[in-house]
Amino acid sequence: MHKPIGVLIALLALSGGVGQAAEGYPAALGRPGDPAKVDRAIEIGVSDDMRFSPDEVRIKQGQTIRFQVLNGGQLKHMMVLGRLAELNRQAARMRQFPETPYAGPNAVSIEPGQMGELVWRFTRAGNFDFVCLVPGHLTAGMRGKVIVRP
Ligand SMILES: [Cu+2]
Repeated sequence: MHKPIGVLIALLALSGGVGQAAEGYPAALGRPGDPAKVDRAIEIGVSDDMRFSPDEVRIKQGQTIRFQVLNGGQLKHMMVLGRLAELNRQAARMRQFPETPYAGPNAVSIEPGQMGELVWRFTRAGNFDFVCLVPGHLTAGMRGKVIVRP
C-alpha cells in the first residue's frame, strides 16, 4: 500500500517537480540553458553603486537567455538567479563562510572590468529575482527581477 506512493514521490523528486533542484536553485526557476540555442541576449551592467542596470527584465516562458553581465566597477560582483527568500539565506551563509563563495549553474562572478555570461532556460512563468551575493551587496540593495510571462 505504501510502496506505490513512495515510488511516486521519488519520481516527482527526480523530475524536479517538487522542491529544490539538486544544484540549489528552485526547480520553478528552470534549468541551465544550452549556449548553442539562445533565443535572446540581455546585457546587464553591474557597478559599485550596488545596482543592476536594468534591474528588471521581462521574458517569455520557454526562452533561453544569455545574460551578458558587464562589471564597470572596481569591485567583484555576482549575478545569481533564484527567489529572494532563498537568496537571502545564501547571502547570510556567505557572510558566515566568506571563504566558500556560492557557486552554481545559476550564478556568475564577474571581476572588475570583465564580462561574465550566464545562459538560462526559463521553463515556467512567474516572478524571479537576481542578486549579487558578494557579502554586503544584497543588503545594500543589489538585486533585480525577472518576470517570465506565459
Ligand atoms: Cu555586487
